[in-house]
Amino acid sequence: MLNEIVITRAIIDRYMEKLKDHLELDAAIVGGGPAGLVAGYKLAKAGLKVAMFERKLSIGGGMWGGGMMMNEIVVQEDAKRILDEMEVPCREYQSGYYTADSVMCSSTLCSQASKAGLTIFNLVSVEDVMVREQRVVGLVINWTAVEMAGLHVDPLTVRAKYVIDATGHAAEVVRVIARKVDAKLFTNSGEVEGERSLWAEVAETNTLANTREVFGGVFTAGMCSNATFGSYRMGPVFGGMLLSGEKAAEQVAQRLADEK
Ligand code: 48F
Repeated sequence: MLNEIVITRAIIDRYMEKLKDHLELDAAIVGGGPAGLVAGYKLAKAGLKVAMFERKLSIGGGMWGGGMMMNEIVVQEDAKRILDEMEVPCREYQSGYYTADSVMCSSTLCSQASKAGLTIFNLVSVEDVMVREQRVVGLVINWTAVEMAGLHVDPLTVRAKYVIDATGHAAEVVRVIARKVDAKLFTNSGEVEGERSLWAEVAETNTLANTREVFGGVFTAGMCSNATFGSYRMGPVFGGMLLSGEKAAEQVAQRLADEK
C-alpha cells in the first residue's frame, strides 16, 4: 500500500539532505548550459565538492534548440574529444566538422556530469553574490518561481571557494558584481565589455582566451566569457563552449590545489 505522506516525506527529507550537504562548496557553477555542464563534470571527476544552480526546469541551456530550432549542433575537430569522453555520439559532416543530435547531447552531458558527482539544483536562480575583501565568497539564491512571480521573499546563501559564471549571453553573476561591488572587473575597462556580433571563427578562439578569472574567486565559462571580456558570438557551433567549460574547471582545480 503506497502511503502519500511517506512519498511526501521522502522528497522533503532527501531534498533537504542534498541542499544542506551543498551549502559549503569548493566550486559553485551558475548556469547549466554546455559550458557549465562540462565544467561541473570535470570538477566532480577531480573529486571536488561542486554544485550547479540553474534557473530553468531543464538543464542544457541553449543547446536543446540546435540552430534555429533544428535540433542538431556542430562541434569542430579540437573539441570532439570532449564529446567522445562524455560518450555523446557524433558524426563527421565534412573534414573538421562534426554534428550531434542536440537532444542527445544535452541529456548525455547532463547525465555524465550528474553521474560524475555534480549535484544540480534546477529551478534555482542566483540573484546576488557575497563579497569579502574583494573576493566573491558565495552566492545568493532564490527559487526561480519567486523571481518569476516577483514575490518579495528574501533569498538564502551558499558559500563557495570559487564560482564559475556559465550563465551564457547574460553574464549574470559578472553583471551583479559590476553593478553592486565597488571594484573593477579584470577586463580592459574594468566593466562588462559586452558581446559583439556573430563571427564563429574569432568567437570560438576568443572564448577560450576569455575563459579566466574576472573578479576574485569568479571565473567565466562559455558565452559569458565573450560577453564579459568583449568578443563575438558564435551561433550554433559548440566546441568553444565545451573547451571553455573544461578550461574553467582546470583553472579552478589548480587554484584549489595551490591553496592546499
Ligand atoms: O546559454 P547557455 O547554454 O550558456 P553556455 O553554456 O552556452 C551558450 C550556447 O548555448 C549558445 C552559444 C554558443 O553556441 O552562443 O548560446 O555559455 O546556458 C546558460 C544557462 O544559465 C542559466 C540559463 O537558464 C541557461 O540555462 N542562467 C542564466 N542566468 C542564471 C542562470 C542565474 N542567474 N541563475 C541560474 N541560472
